[in-house]
Amino acid sequence: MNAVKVTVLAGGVGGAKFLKGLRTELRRRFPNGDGGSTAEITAVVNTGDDMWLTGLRVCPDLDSIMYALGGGNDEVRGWGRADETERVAAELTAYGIGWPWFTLGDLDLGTHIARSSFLRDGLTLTEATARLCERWNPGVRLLPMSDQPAETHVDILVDGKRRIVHFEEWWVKYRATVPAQRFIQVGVDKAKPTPQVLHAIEHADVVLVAPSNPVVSIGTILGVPGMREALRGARAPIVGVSPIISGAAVRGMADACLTAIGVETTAAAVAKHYGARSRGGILDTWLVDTSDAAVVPVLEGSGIRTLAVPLWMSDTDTSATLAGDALDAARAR
Ligand code: FO1
Repeated sequence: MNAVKVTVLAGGVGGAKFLKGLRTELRRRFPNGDGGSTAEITAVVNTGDDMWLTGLRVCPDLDSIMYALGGGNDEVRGWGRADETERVAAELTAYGIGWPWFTLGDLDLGTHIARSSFLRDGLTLTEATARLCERWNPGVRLLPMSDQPAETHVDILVDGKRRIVHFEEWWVKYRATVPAQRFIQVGVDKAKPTPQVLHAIEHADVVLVAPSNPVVSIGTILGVPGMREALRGARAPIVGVSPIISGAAVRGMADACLTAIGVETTAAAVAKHYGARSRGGILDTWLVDTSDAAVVPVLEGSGIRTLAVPLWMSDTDTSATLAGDALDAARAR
C-alpha cells in the first residue's frame, strides 16, 4: 500500500491550524510505528503576503506554518516566534528603516536573514523554504505557490486619498478598517506554479482547500496562472472547508476581503466563488459548519456536494476531527 498523498492549499494562521489537525489525524490513521505517519502532506502556501523589508525577504504565511508545525510559534499572537524579543527592530526603527508597525522580532529575523542568504546564493524560494524546514521539521512539505513573486497590494482610500499599499500595511497598520477598493497581485502574470506544486497536485490522492482567507490566501493561490487548470485536471477529489461559519469570518478579516471583491460573507457564497469543478470551478465537495446546514441543498443544486460538520478548530483535537471529516468526504465522493 503506497503512502497516501494529501495536498493542501493553505494560507497562514488558519492554514497552520488545519495542517496541524491533518498531521495529527494522518498519524492516527496511517502510523509509521515511531510517532509519524506513512502519509505525505504537501502544503501549497500563499506567498502574496511576502515582501522585501530592510533588505530581507519576509514570507509570513510560509513562516506561520513552519513555526506552528515546527513548534516555534507564538501561540498567543498566532504569528512569529515564541519568547521573542525586539532589540534589533528597535535599532531598525532608530535608523528609520522598515515598518515600525510591522514587528520583525530578533528570532524571526534569523529566519529572514537565513532565507535571504539562501536566495542570494541563487536558491529558489522553494529550495530556501526546504532548507529552513530542515531545521524546523514541520512534518509537512511546505511549497510556496510560485517561485516568482506575486505580492498582494491593496488599493485603499485613506484620508480622502487613493493609495496602493502592500497587503501587510492594510492588514496590520490599518487593521483592514479602511475599505479595500481592489486587490492587485503585483507581477502575477509572470508567475507560474512551481514544478513541485504541479507534481503535488497531479499525484495527490486527495486535494484539500484549507479554511484560509478565501481572497488573499486561497484566492491568491488560485490566481497564479495555470493553478486552476492544474487543480481542475487533478485525478484526486478536491474538498474545500468553509472559512465562514454562520455568516462570520472564522478568523482574520475575511469579511473585509470578501466585501472588497463583491462576494457575500457566507459559506455558500465562498463555495460558489471557488466554483464546482463540474462547472468550471475547482470544488467537488464543500464542508460547511453544522450551523449552516441549510445551505447544503442550495449548493448541491449548484453542483457542489456539500456536507455539514463542526468546523470550529478550537484545538488540535477538533482540527484533527475536521481534517478527518474532509478526508472521509473525499473518499465517499
Ligand atoms: N501581524 C501583526 O498583527 N502585527 C505585526 O507586527 C506582525 C509582524 C509580522 C512579522 C513577520 C511575519 O511573518 C508576520 C507578521 N505578522 C504581524 C502577521 C501577518 O500579518 C500575518 O501572518 C499574515 O500576513 C496575515 O495572515
